[in-house]
Amino acid sequence: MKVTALAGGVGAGKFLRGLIRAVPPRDVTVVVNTADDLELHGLHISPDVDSVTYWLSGLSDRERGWGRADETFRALGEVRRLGGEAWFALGDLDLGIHMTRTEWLGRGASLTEVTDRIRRALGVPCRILPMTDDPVHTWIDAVDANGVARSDPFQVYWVGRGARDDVKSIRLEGAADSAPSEGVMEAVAGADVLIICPSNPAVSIGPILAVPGVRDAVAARRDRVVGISPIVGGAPVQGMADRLMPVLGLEVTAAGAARAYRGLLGGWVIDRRDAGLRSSIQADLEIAVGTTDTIMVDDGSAERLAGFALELIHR
Ligand code: GDP
Ligand code: FO1
Repeated sequence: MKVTALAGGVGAGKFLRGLIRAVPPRDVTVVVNTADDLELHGLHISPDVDSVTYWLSGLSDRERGWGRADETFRALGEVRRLGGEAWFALGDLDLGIHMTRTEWLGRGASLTEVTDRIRRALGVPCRILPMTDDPVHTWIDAVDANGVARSDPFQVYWVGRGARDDVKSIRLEGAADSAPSEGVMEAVAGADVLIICPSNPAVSIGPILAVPGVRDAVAARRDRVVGISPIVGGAPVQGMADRLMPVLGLEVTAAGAARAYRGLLGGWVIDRRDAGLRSSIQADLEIAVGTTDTIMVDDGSAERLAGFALELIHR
């Protein structure tokens, strides 16, 4: 069974560790958001690609969700001491990845090629494809506490300012002019099952679907598409999706997250504690809705969740 997953960072990474236990990793392709990529210290940083790579290689920091286990931040400490840009916590091991990626990109390799070389070197057994090789950037238009309008790159809003601004709109710069990276369209068209990971619908999965051609290709496979709600009991399990979903007119519930994917889903997995929403989602979107434990505390629970999602759609 060939499985293609659309993924953000942390929620997706946890889930994908379970998925590659539920199906042979060689049959799995992960298409990852790159719209929150940034350049800092002259380095190309791809947070979601790295989160997925670290989780799948077993190198991730499980507590933090992003970055590496046993990480040190000595270089960052020095940057801070010098008065440099230290708001984004790049660890010493993590920096090694960004340096290598930037070096290879500079020599003319595509982000797809670089991502593949890095995932192989770190022992990731399935394919990881950045959604595009083109520059696509999420910008957050917001109003600060003093009522002043501002516009920030996603990571500045999210990490630099701790998501404290009142968000008015989300812009995807470059999306309309981007193309899916090599392999993405084939991976969508050729999959037996497409999975929308428990990721932020607004800033992780939204950008993937905004790459021209991808949304239509997913919609064409609708009866093979299953998603897992990142919203449990009316709140994100981690992160700040609750600040961004309302901007897109979506209520912060498992039903609101499903509506973000209207016309794209054949099945939707929600948590047991949201069972009360099941029939209304089913009726509204005309899809199969499955109820199970969706909180992933370890690889075993992620594997059970992946198995449940596959069964819901692959009847
Ligand atoms: P980010 O880009 O690093 O924030 O990562 P994602 O977009 O992949 O994931 C963020 C989403 O994953 C959040 O909305 C979380 O609620 C969701 N998430 C994280 N852990 C879990 C979990 O154990 N179960 C479920 N259902 N969702 C989770
Ligand atoms: N998230 C934070 O909240 N603070 C950080 O300093 C931070 C640094 C960081 C460095 C590398 C990396 O790959 C991810 C990092 N993240 C950090 C996570 C990242 O901002 C978010 O998880 C995603 O980009 C949201 O989609």
